[in-house]
Amino acid sequence: VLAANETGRAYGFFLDNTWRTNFDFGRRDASRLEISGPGGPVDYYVMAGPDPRAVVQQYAWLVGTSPLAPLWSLGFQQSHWSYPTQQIAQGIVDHYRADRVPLDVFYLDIDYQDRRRPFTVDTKAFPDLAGFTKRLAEQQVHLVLITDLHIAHVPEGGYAPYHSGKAAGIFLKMPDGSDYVGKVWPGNSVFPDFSRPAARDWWGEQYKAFTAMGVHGFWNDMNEPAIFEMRSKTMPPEVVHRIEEPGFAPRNASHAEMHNVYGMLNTRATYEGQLKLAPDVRPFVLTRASYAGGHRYAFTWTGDNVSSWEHLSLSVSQIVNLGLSGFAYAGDDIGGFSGKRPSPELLTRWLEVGAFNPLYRDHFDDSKTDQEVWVDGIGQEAIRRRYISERYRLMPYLYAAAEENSRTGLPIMRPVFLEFPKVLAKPGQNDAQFLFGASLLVAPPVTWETAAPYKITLPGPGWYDYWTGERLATAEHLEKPQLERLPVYVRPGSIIPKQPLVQSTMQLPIGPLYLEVYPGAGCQGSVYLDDGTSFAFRRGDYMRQDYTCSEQPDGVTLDIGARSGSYQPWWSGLDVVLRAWGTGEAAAELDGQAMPTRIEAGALHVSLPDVLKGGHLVIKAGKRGP
Ligand code: MIG
Repeated sequence: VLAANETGRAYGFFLDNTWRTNFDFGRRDASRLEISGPGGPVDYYVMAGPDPRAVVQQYAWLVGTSPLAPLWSLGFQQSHWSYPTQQIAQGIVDHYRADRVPLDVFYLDIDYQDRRRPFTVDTKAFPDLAGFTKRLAEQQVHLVLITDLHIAHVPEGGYAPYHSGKAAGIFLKMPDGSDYVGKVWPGNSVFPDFSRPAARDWWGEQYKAFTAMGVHGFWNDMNEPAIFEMRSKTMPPEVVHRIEEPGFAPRNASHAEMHNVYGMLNTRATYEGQLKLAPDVRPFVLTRASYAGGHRYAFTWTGDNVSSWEHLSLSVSQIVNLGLSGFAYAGDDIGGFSGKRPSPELLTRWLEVGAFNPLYRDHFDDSKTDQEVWVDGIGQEAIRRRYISERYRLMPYLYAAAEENSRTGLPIMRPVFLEFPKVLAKPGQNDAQFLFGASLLVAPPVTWETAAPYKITLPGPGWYDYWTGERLATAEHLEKPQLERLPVYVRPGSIIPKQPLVQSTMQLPIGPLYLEVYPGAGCQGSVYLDDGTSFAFRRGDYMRQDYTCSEQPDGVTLDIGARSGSYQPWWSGLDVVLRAWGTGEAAAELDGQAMPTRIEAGALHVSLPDVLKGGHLVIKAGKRGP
């Protein structure tokens, strides 16, 4: 997808996992772009923009948007290949609660299964998976189970999924009509033909027992599909798939033709299967392989990274690229999947950046013993806890961005050029920066390892430091790296909704909804809320409220829009916050009535009752802080 700016230079992104800006498309004739492929005709979709935001929305119109995710999937997640026993797994969740580090999701990787056979449980290691799921639910943690698509080839009996799949005739075939057998985790395996509705229905039914336990999150790995002992690492190209799609004449298709969409169809079967088993529960699916449009069914992550500073840096352009390509819900293995154990600083930095990624999951492989937030001692843990907690405080802002994505396709994590196409040409911009929602800009160092100060160039003057609230007069300044500080800035003209700290998104916050007001041009913000797990929002049980603000010489006014939807929010009232206020006195009036103000840590707070029908708040000061 390409767009050209006024200077005639092109910028854009490719669906093949490369992201480039400022590239030159052809010296000989800069007005021509040629694309070709070896396998026959290519369908071209040209999204003319004109600006990057419009390109992204046009693409979303073409392929669809992600359904609004369950709220809990935006919380912090812990995973490992593999926590070996139920007792150890329970101990990890208990440790999070004991250390007061928020956690929403816990994963079981392939070794909870009997001989790594999908849809089974190793009852020696996990004697009571139903009890474990229930205990986690009491701790407000959701369990996600891995369920790979390779079905153990066990003609001799004893493995129900093989037998029912065989009876239904839904496995992929060789050209001679026999089932294709390939080696993966369970040994010899067969593979569902996901382009057939009957195979997808069969697949969906395999989840029955897990769904009955209350598991609503599933992880589809190895669905490229990955096959052992193959030079290509995947299926032979001659494997026969069958396409049976309403509106199309049924036909056979080779794996060569179907390879790229196979993983997406796997997640479609998982997603739709969940909806059949639990129609009013929002499913969560995480996939390793997918295709354009696959974000309608699943989250994705960047695969097996390594615990290195380089891969931490790379995660930014990868996740931003996925977001532009429709996958608003993407992340990477926080701390690194393989390689040597991350240094304390690397894991801390990774947890800091990840707090501003859509999917926030600490995951690591079987070569490392531990990589949870408490490794490396209480000093590091304290920093990590602060960032994870900050993400939870920002949950109303993040959830509103997720809801916006479901309507518009605009990603949650955005490249700076998506909001500020004109700054692309400015020197000093780099791929290390990204936006979290429309209002927060994260500016990690370009080179993490050095302690040398680095220059940060913001899209313009007047941005605010998120941590101190200070307004920055200039767009450029020098940042001296400090382990406990990830630079984050707020776009002038933002109203950021925040909530009191909770340990899980399933816990009701106690206190007010905070509205952090950062005056500037076009000042606005919104809140969106619903029950977080069901589809009741589609039947009107949601709440939405928009806010605008304007700056006066002696203060700020905040306009609160009328609330829509029937959902009753958790808050007891509103706390309007003006950061970096200083110590000056202030008076506030809501529709002419005086409201209490207080100064706390340099910020001015105005307490309001909940405002349902809209209101006009005027804050006046004698003297503003810097
Ligand atoms: O061959 O399920 O990318 O996240 O832990 C490895 C075990 C298979 C690859 C995934 C990784 C997961 C691992 N899987």
